[in-house]
Amino acid sequence: MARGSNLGLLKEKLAAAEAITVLTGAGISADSGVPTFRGADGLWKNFRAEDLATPEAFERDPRLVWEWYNWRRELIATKQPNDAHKALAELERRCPDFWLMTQNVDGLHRDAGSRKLSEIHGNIWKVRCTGCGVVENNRDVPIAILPSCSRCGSLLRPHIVWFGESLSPDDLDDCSRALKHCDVLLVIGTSGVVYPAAGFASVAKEVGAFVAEINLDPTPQSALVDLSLHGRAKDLVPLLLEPL
Ligand code: BJW
Ligand code: ZN
Repeated sequence: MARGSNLGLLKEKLAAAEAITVLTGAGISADSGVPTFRGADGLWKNFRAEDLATPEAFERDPRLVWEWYNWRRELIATKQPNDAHKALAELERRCPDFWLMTQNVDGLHRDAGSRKLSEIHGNIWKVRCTGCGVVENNRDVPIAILPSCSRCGSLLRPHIVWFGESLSPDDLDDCSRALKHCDVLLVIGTSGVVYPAAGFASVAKEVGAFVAEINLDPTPQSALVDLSLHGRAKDLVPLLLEPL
């Protein structure tokens, strides 16, 4: 089907939907200048996830891991939400039953105004104590290495879900609820290879939701979804808000 008719169909489905759920990934922030993970210039082309994004890596060399996060904090601090982030915040205002699940840790959805939101892989602007577990906001750029907890003195870590770590049970509950009763699931800018988010489209399909994907390229999820729109998120997502 041509893009025009696909776009029209998706707009009709959204207009008729009572409940809309959205899953986003690094592709939506790529249009703001935040690097993706698996693209040609993706982070995992230059860095090994095993050295930087696992609890074992942090135990082995917390300084190296914090240096990497400081570099990313410096980069993300200069970035702004783009038209796709803003369009999703507007969709939330228009649809009373809306939930946004993002794998991104950059905080740009919140900066754009989204509030009905699960940041399922955490947030780069939060730190967590490895001793007492307290989570705090921290926007220092750079953060002083090695940071320690003001309450108990233990080492602080990024409040981010690394490989091999479980997502928060509250976030999983919120996502499960949003997936199981949505009429439309939009999957935007994710390669769809990292679980559990990679399984979200199947959950929504099983309950009969209409599932649409917006991505520059086909993904492993493309065969499963009802409709794919190929292009930049910042160009396509705002079109969903235009009148039918
Ligand atoms: C555009 C665009 C534009 C570009 N417009 N589009 C079941 C089976 C197999 C393995 C597992 C499984 N369950 C769990 C696992 C293990 C693991 C996993 O999934 N591994 C796979 C890689 C195989 N999962 C976990 O460990 C998770 N924990 C968990 O499940 O706990 C229970 C458990 C543990 C162990 C075993 C079993 C159960 C935790 C996952 C945490 C992921 N963390 C990261 C890094 C955080 C570090 C940080 O950010 O600081 O999160 S990995 C990285 O990938 C990051 C992302 O959030 C995540 C997803 O990436 P995303 O967003 O999809 O980005 P890309 O780069 O991959 O794709 C970008 C897409 O955008 C592309 O498609 C482009 O085409 C597109 N694009 N520009 C539109 N302008
Ligand atoms: Zn502490």
